[in-house]
Order: sequence, then structure tokens, then C-alpha cells
Amino acid sequence: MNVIPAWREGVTGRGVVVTILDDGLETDHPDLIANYDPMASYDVNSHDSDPQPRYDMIDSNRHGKRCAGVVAATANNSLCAVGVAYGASVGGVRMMDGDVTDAVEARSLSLNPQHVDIYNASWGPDDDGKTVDGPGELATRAFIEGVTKGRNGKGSIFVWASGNGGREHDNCNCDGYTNSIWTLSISSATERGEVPWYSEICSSTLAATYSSGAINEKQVNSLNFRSFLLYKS
Ligand SMILES: [Ca+2]
Ligand SMILES: [Ca+2]
Ligand SMILES: [Ca+2]
Repeated sequence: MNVIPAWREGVTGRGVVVTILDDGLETDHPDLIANYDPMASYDVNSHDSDPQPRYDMIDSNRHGKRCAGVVAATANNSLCAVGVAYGASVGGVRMMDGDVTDAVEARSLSLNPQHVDIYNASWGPDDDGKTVDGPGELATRAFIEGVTKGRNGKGSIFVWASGNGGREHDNCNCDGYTNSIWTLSISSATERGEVPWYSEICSSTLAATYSSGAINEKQVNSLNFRSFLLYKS
């Protein structure tokens, strides 16, 4: 990702607060605990302040932790990975592990907007190649409030995944979250710089970054730490 020259200039994400709107976040993960920010975290699904994921046998709620690690896993601790912005503070909003209603989305998108700088989301309409949908009334209001009043008036930053419906020929232009003027829509590239099988190609995409490729290419790889311990035992 050509990120090392940025680190050398001292740009590590220090002073920046990111929250991951997803299926939860392992707050005590050994590679996240140092950068974990409770003020950037909430559990919308269970109405409490702890976004710890719900564990099951197939570790289905690992995506939020995975995103948080890519952003802000701790550097130089001889553990796991290094986040692109390893100096950033990171929190998680648990909101995918239940019905994702307009109210759930709005609550997540408006968490502590004077503290959180960047909201990272990878959800939206079904990636089935036939659903055209976008944010409802409450989520739309949350976007507008965020970009006009968040970050003390500088505007909240909403980063959006462009979608995983490539196999179904889904098109991210038909996704009202990625094509919104209030979000930055980010696509992915394989380690060889090619379009991955799941990727959706559309004009609302602002940038692309490396992510998992095909089975014989590099993947973003992770388990929840507690699940990892379970598998090892
Ligand atoms: Ca909880
Ligand atoms: Ca690490
Ligand atoms: Ca899609």
C-alpha cells in the first residue's frame, strides 16, 4: 500500500479516531487493546456500551475485528499484524448482528460525532444483482448532520466498501450508500493489482486498496482471538 513512506514522515493515524460499524469488536484482542477507544464504541444490537462480538462455532462475527485490525493493529508488539494507521484510536459499533433497520443505521452513523473522525462501514442493500436501495430517512438525516456538524464543523468522514456482489454482477451504482455524496466509496484490488472476483465496478468508487484475492492469492486473514484460543485448545 506504499504506507511505509507515510510512516517515515510520522503519519501513523495518531490523533485520529476511527469507528468500525459492523458485527462487533474484540475490545480485549491483544493487538487492538492498546488502541481501543470506548468513546468510539457502542453496542446498538444489545443496547450497551460493550461492542464485544457474539461468539459461535463458525466465528461468524469476526468481520468488525478484522476491519479494526487492518486500520489500527498495534505496531512493534510481536503480535499478529500492523495496522495501516497503527497510531489511530479505534472503536467498534456492534450493529450487524440483528435487524439492520433505518434506526439502527442512523444510531450507528451518529455515534459521538464530536469525538469520532471516521466511520467505516461495509453494509448496504443485498449484493444479489437485483436490489436497488439506499439509506432511509433517519440514516439520511444522520449523514447530513454528520457532514455538516461532525468533527466540530469540519464534517464526519463516512468510508464505505463498494460491495461484494461481483459474482452476481451487482453494480455499486445501484447502492445508495456507496453512491451517496456523503460517503467515500472504496473498492479493492488483489495482491497483483487485479479486480477480485467479488468486487463491484462502478463510477461512484473513489479509490481502491488491497484486499483478499482468489484462493491462491493472499487473503486478509483473521479469527477472533477467543475463537483462536478455542480452536487451539
Ligand atoms: Ca454488548
Ligand atoms: Ca501487531
Ligand atoms: Ca452491492
